[in-house]
Amino acid sequence: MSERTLVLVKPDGVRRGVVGEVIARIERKGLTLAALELRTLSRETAEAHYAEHSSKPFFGELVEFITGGPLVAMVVEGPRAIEAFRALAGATDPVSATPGTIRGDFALEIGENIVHGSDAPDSAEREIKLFFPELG
Ligand code: DAT
Ligand code: MG
Repeated sequence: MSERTLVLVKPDGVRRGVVGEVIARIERKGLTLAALELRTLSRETAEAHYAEHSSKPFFGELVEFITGGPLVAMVVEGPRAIEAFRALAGATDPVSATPGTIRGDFALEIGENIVHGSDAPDSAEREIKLFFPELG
């Protein structure tokens, strides 16, 4: 049974030049790419993507950050892809993230933690529709 998840290499990851590294880890794991695009998010798309965090104190900063430069959006596919990518990404706080994970290896600040991965089947479906409406 294959599953899909939305992965973002956020603007900090693009600036740091780790897009290839993130894709290599995804592919090395055995997951595959179903879509991939470089784009700069509008405020509207960013607010929709992070709607669950709209009441949090860091929401304004989060939207500024994610719209602040180009990012790479991907649909990643494979068995248990949602959980598999979250394991590759590591914990949200990169200082707590285990070395060997993407965040554990490349980041220090929670607000600049390199990647996003959907956290559940319903959010994956919602996020994939938002970024790649043509995939359904
Ligand atoms: P994740 O990206 O691991 O799913 P999340 O959904 O809880 O984490 O939060 C979304 C993003 O918001 C996260 O990647 C970084 C930012 N963020 C989360 N908690 C934060 C905090 N306490 N201060 C600043 N930014 C935060
Ligand atoms: Mg999340």
